[in-house]
Amino acid sequence: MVDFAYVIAGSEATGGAGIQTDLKTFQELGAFGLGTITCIVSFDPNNGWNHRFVPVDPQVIADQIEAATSAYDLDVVKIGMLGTPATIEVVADALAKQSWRHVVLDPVLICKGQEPGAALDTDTALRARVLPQATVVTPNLFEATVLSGMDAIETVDDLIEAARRIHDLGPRYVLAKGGVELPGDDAVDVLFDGTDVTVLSAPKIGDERVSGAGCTLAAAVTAELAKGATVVDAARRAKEFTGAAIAARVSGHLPFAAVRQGQ
Ligand code: PXL
Repeated sequence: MVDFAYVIAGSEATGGAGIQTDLKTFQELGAFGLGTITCIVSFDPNNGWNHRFVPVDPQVIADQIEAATSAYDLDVVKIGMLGTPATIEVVADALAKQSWRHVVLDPVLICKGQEPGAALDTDTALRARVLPQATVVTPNLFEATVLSGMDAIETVDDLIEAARRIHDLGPRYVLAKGGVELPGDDAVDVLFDGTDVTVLSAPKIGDERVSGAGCTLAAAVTAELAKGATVVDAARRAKEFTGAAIAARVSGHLPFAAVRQGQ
Protein backbone atom coordinates (compact mmCIF):
# COMPACT_ATOMS: atom_id res chain seq x y z
CA MET A 1 0.00 0.00 0.00
CA VAL A 2 1.21 3.51 -0.77
CA ASP A 3 0.70 6.14 1.93
CA PHE A 4 0.20 9.44 0.13
CA ALA A 5 1.04 12.64 2.01
CA TYR A 6 0.01 15.79 0.16
CA VAL A 7 1.06 19.34 1.00
CA ILE A 8 -0.17 22.73 -0.19
CA ALA A 9 2.46 25.29 0.88
CA GLY A 10 5.03 27.88 -0.10
CA SER A 11 8.55 27.40 -1.45
CA GLU A 12 11.38 28.74 0.73
CA ALA A 13 14.41 29.07 -1.49
CA THR A 14 17.11 28.11 1.03
CA GLY A 15 15.52 24.72 1.71
CA GLY A 16 15.12 25.21 5.44
CA ALA A 17 11.36 25.73 5.63
CA GLY A 18 8.25 25.52 3.49
CA ILE A 19 7.43 22.82 1.00
CA GLN A 20 11.04 21.66 0.66
CA THR A 21 11.03 20.77 4.35
CA ASP A 22 7.60 19.17 4.11
CA LEU A 23 8.62 16.87 1.27
CA LYS A 24 11.89 15.91 3.00
CA THR A 25 9.90 15.03 6.10
CA PHE A 26 7.42 12.92 4.13
CA GLN A 27 10.29 11.06 2.46
CA GLU A 28 12.08 10.37 5.75
CA LEU A 29 8.88 9.03 7.30
CA GLY A 30 8.15 6.69 4.41
CA ALA A 31 5.19 8.44 2.82
CA PHE A 32 4.83 9.24 -0.89
CA GLY A 33 5.04 13.03 -0.93
CA LEU A 34 3.47 15.38 -3.42
CA GLY A 35 3.03 19.12 -3.24
CA THR A 36 1.30 22.22 -4.58
CA ILE A 37 3.18 25.54 -4.43
CA THR A 38 1.20 28.57 -3.23
CA CYS A 39 3.93 31.22 -3.09
CA ILE A 40 7.66 31.70 -3.45
CA VAL A 41 9.73 33.13 -0.61
CA SER A 42 13.32 34.17 -1.42
CA PHE A 43 15.24 35.62 1.52
CA ASP A 44 17.25 38.69 0.48
CA PRO A 45 20.95 38.41 1.46
CA ASN A 46 21.42 42.10 0.61
CA ASN A 47 18.63 43.28 2.89
CA GLY A 48 19.04 41.53 6.22
CA TRP A 49 17.72 38.25 4.78
CA ASN A 50 14.21 39.73 4.75
CA HIS A 51 11.55 37.70 2.98
CA ARG A 52 10.78 38.50 -0.64
CA PHE A 53 7.31 37.10 -1.18
CA VAL A 54 5.60 36.35 -4.50
CA PRO A 55 2.18 34.68 -4.59
CA VAL A 56 1.49 32.11 -7.31
CA ASP A 57 -1.43 32.98 -9.61
CA PRO A 58 -4.63 31.50 -8.08
CA GLN A 59 -5.46 29.66 -11.33
CA VAL A 60 -2.03 28.00 -11.29
CA ILE A 61 -2.66 26.89 -7.70
CA ALA A 62 -6.05 25.47 -8.74
CA ASP A 63 -4.40 23.66 -11.66
CA GLN A 64 -1.78 22.07 -9.41
CA ILE A 65 -4.44 20.88 -6.95
CA GLU A 66 -6.50 19.50 -9.83
CA ALA A 67 -3.49 17.54 -11.11
CA ALA A 68 -2.60 16.11 -7.69
CA THR A 69 -6.13 15.16 -6.64
CA SER A 70 -6.95 13.68 -10.05
CA ALA A 71 -3.78 11.59 -10.14
CA TYR A 72 -4.34 9.84 -6.80
CA ASP A 73 -7.05 9.27 -4.21
CA LEU A 74 -5.60 11.63 -1.59
CA ASP A 75 -7.16 11.77 1.85
CA VAL A 76 -4.57 13.48 4.05
CA VAL A 77 -3.27 16.96 3.32
CA LYS A 78 -1.10 19.50 5.08
CA ILE A 79 -1.74 23.20 4.49
CA GLY A 80 1.30 25.42 5.04
CA MET A 81 1.91 29.02 4.04
CA LEU A 82 -0.89 30.47 1.91
CA GLY A 83 0.00 34.14 2.30
CA THR A 84 -2.86 36.09 0.72
CA PRO A 85 -6.67 36.13 0.99
CA ALA A 86 -6.91 35.25 -2.75
CA THR A 87 -4.76 32.14 -2.20
CA ILE A 88 -6.81 31.19 0.84
CA GLU A 89 -10.00 31.44 -1.26
CA VAL A 90 -8.76 29.14 -4.01
CA VAL A 91 -7.31 26.58 -1.59
CA ALA A 92 -10.43 26.58 0.61
CA ASP A 93 -12.67 26.07 -2.44
CA ALA A 94 -10.49 23.22 -3.71
CA LEU A 95 -10.41 21.52 -0.28
CA ALA A 96 -14.21 21.66 -0.08
CA LYS A 97 -14.55 19.70 -3.35
CA GLN A 98 -13.78 16.36 -1.71
CA SER A 99 -13.81 14.80 1.73
CA TRP A 100 -10.53 14.40 3.62
CA ARG A 101 -9.65 12.02 6.44
CA HIS A 102 -7.30 14.72 7.74
CA VAL A 103 -6.55 18.34 6.91
CA VAL A 104 -3.51 19.44 8.96
CA LEU A 105 -3.30 23.24 9.03
CA ASP A 106 -0.07 25.02 9.98
CA PRO A 107 -1.60 28.49 10.30
CA VAL A 108 1.36 30.53 9.01
CA LEU A 109 0.08 34.09 9.41
CA ILE A 110 2.86 36.29 8.13
CA CYS A 111 6.34 36.39 6.78
CA LYS A 112 8.55 39.41 7.34
CA GLY A 113 8.56 40.77 3.76
CA GLN A 114 4.79 41.03 3.54
CA GLU A 115 2.92 44.31 3.94
CA PRO A 116 1.88 45.31 7.44
CA GLY A 117 -1.72 44.21 7.83
CA ALA A 118 -1.14 41.00 5.88
CA ALA A 119 -1.25 39.01 9.12
CA LEU A 120 -4.66 40.47 9.89
CA ASP A 121 -6.05 39.74 6.41
CA THR A 122 -4.61 36.24 6.51
CA ASP A 123 -6.00 35.67 10.00
CA THR A 124 -9.49 36.75 8.97
CA ALA A 125 -9.55 34.63 5.82
CA LEU A 126 -7.99 31.53 7.45
CA ARG A 127 -10.46 31.75 10.32
CA ALA A 128 -13.43 31.98 7.95
CA ARG A 129 -12.43 29.56 5.19
CA VAL A 130 -9.77 27.06 6.25
CA LEU A 131 -9.93 26.55 10.03
CA PRO A 132 -13.45 25.06 9.87
CA GLN A 133 -12.16 22.46 7.37
CA ALA A 134 -9.09 21.56 9.43
CA THR A 135 -8.99 18.40 11.53
CA VAL A 136 -5.68 19.36 13.16
CA VAL A 137 -4.27 22.88 13.54
CA THR A 138 -0.72 23.52 14.77
CA PRO A 139 -0.30 27.16 15.88
CA ASN A 140 2.98 28.42 17.35
CA LEU A 141 2.95 30.89 20.23
CA PHE A 142 2.36 33.96 18.02
CA GLU A 143 -0.33 32.24 15.94
CA ALA A 144 -2.03 30.84 19.06
CA THR A 145 -2.11 34.33 20.56
CA VAL A 146 -3.65 35.86 17.43
CA LEU A 147 -6.13 33.04 16.75
CA SER A 148 -7.28 32.79 20.40
CA GLY A 149 -7.54 36.55 20.85
CA MET A 150 -5.63 36.29 24.14
CA ASP A 151 -3.41 39.19 25.27
CA ALA A 152 -0.42 36.96 25.96
CA ILE A 153 0.54 33.31 26.45
CA GLU A 154 3.12 33.00 29.21
CA THR A 155 2.44 29.65 30.88
CA VAL A 156 1.39 26.12 29.94
CA ASP A 157 -2.05 26.90 31.40
CA ASP A 158 -2.32 29.90 29.05
CA LEU A 159 -1.36 27.64 26.14
CA ILE A 160 -4.10 25.19 27.13
CA GLU A 161 -6.62 28.05 27.31
CA ALA A 162 -5.55 29.21 23.84
CA ALA A 163 -5.99 25.67 22.49
CA ARG A 164 -9.51 25.55 23.96
CA ARG A 165 -10.45 28.86 22.35
CA ILE A 166 -9.02 27.85 18.97
CA HIS A 167 -10.92 24.56 19.17
CA ASP A 168 -14.12 26.62 19.32
CA LEU A 169 -13.28 27.94 15.83
CA GLY A 170 -13.91 24.53 14.28
CA PRO A 171 -10.88 22.21 14.07
CA ARG A 172 -11.22 18.79 15.73
CA TYR A 173 -7.73 18.85 17.28
CA VAL A 174 -5.53 21.77 18.31
CA LEU A 175 -1.80 21.13 18.74
CA ALA A 176 -0.50 24.41 20.22
CA LYS A 177 3.29 24.75 20.38
CA GLY A 178 5.13 26.58 23.15
CA GLY A 179 8.51 26.33 21.42
CA VAL A 180 11.58 28.09 22.79
CA GLU A 181 9.63 31.24 23.58
CA LEU A 182 7.38 29.82 26.29
CA PRO A 183 9.37 30.21 29.54
CA GLY A 184 10.78 27.02 31.09
CA ASP A 185 13.40 24.33 30.45
CA ASP A 186 11.12 22.22 28.29
CA ALA A 187 9.56 22.78 24.86
CA VAL A 188 5.92 22.11 25.66
CA ASP A 189 3.14 21.39 23.18
CA VAL A 190 -0.48 20.83 24.13
CA LEU A 191 -2.96 18.72 22.22
CA PHE A 192 -6.66 19.40 22.83
CA ASP A 193 -9.35 17.23 21.25
CA GLY A 194 -12.39 19.03 22.63
CA THR A 195 -12.40 16.94 25.82
CA ASP A 196 -8.91 15.89 26.85
CA VAL A 197 -5.66 17.81 27.06
CA THR A 198 -2.41 15.94 26.39
CA VAL A 199 0.79 17.76 27.33
CA LEU A 200 3.85 16.80 25.29
CA SER A 201 7.14 17.90 26.73
CA ALA A 202 10.80 17.57 25.81
CA PRO A 203 13.92 19.45 26.95
CA LYS A 204 14.57 22.56 24.84
CA ILE A 205 17.42 22.21 22.36
CA GLY A 206 19.17 25.58 22.56
CA ASP A 207 17.20 28.77 23.07
CA GLU A 208 17.04 30.07 19.51
CA ARG A 209 14.27 29.48 17.01
CA VAL A 210 15.31 27.10 14.25
CA SER A 211 13.85 27.69 10.81
CA GLY A 212 11.52 25.00 9.56
CA ALA A 213 10.74 23.41 12.94
CA GLY A 214 7.04 24.25 12.71
CA CYS A 215 6.84 23.06 9.10
CA THR A 216 8.57 19.81 10.06
CA LEU A 217 6.25 19.14 12.99
CA ALA A 218 3.06 19.61 10.96
CA ALA A 219 4.51 17.62 8.04
CA ALA A 220 5.50 14.77 10.35
CA VAL A 221 2.00 14.74 11.87
CA THR A 222 0.64 14.57 8.30
CA ALA A 223 2.93 11.69 7.29
CA GLU A 224 2.05 9.70 10.42
CA LEU A 225 -1.68 10.28 9.86
CA ALA A 226 -1.22 9.19 6.23
CA LYS A 227 0.31 5.95 7.54
CA GLY A 228 -2.72 5.41 9.79
CA ALA A 229 -1.63 6.70 13.20
CA THR A 230 -4.08 8.26 15.65
CA VAL A 231 -3.69 12.01 16.16
CA VAL A 232 -2.15 11.63 19.62
CA ASP A 233 0.41 9.07 18.36
CA ALA A 234 1.12 11.21 15.29
CA ALA A 235 1.75 14.24 17.54
CA ARG A 236 4.12 12.29 19.80
CA ARG A 237 6.13 10.85 16.91
CA ALA A 238 6.21 14.21 15.15
CA LYS A 239 7.62 15.91 18.25
CA GLU A 240 10.36 13.30 18.48
CA PHE A 241 11.18 13.59 14.76
CA THR A 242 11.25 17.40 14.95
CA GLY A 243 13.51 17.34 18.03
CA ALA A 244 15.98 15.18 16.10
CA ALA A 245 15.80 17.56 13.10
CA ILE A 246 16.47 20.53 15.41
CA ALA A 247 19.40 18.72 17.05
CA ALA A 248 20.88 18.03 13.57
CA ARG A 249 20.35 21.65 12.41
CA VAL A 250 22.54 23.22 9.74
CA SER A 251 24.06 26.70 9.76
CA GLY A 252 25.25 28.71 6.78
CA HIS A 253 25.33 32.44 6.12
CA LEU A 254 21.75 33.00 7.31
CA PRO A 255 21.21 34.58 10.74
CA PHE A 256 19.41 31.44 11.90
CA ALA A 257 19.94 27.70 11.66
CA ALA A 258 17.62 25.37 9.74
CA VAL A 259 16.27 21.94 10.59
CA ARG A 260 17.81 18.86 9.01
CA GLN A 261 15.56 15.83 8.75
CA GLY A 262 16.52 12.23 9.18
CA GLN A 263 20.05 12.44 10.54
O1 PXL B 1 8.47 28.60 8.75
C1 PXL B 1 7.38 29.26 8.21
C2 PXL B 1 7.44 29.30 6.72
C3 PXL B 1 6.56 28.53 6.00
N1 PXL B 1 6.54 28.54 4.66
C4 PXL B 1 7.39 29.29 3.95
C5 PXL B 1 8.32 30.10 4.62
C6 PXL B 1 8.35 30.11 6.03
C7 PXL B 1 9.34 30.92 6.73
O2 PXL B 1 10.25 31.45 6.18
O3 PXL B 1 9.17 30.86 3.90
C8 PXL B 1 7.33 29.27 2.47
